[in-house]
Amino acid sequence: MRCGPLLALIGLAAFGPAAAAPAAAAAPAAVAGPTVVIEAMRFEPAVLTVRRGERVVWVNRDLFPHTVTATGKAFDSGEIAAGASWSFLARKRGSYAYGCTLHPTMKGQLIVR
Ligand SMILES: [Cu+2]
Repeated sequence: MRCGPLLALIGLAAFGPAAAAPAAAAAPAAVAGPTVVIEAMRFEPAVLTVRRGERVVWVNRDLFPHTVTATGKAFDSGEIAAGASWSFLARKRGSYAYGCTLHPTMKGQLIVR
C-alpha cells in the first residue's frame, strides 16, 4: 500500500499533460467554415464551393508568401506571409477563378452559390 501515492504521482505525470491537450487543441477547432490550404505551391482544394455570405479563409502553410488574386479582381489578398492567413467574405454569387501573382502555375476557383 506504500506505493499507492507514488502510483498516483506517476499517473498525474503521465495523464496530466494529456488531459490538458484538448484545451490546447480548441483554438484550431474554432477556425470553422470553408478553408483553402496553400501548401507545396497548390491551393487545396483547388475548387471550393461556398454559400453566399460565408467567409472563406486561405491559410498559407508554405515557407514563402503567396497571393489569392481573382482573375477579374473581385478579390486580392496581396501577399500572404508564410504561416499567415487571409479571409474573404463571399457576398456575390458567381464563379471566381483566381491565382497567385507570384507563382503563375498556382490556380484555384471559388464558386459562390
Ligand atoms: Cu504563390
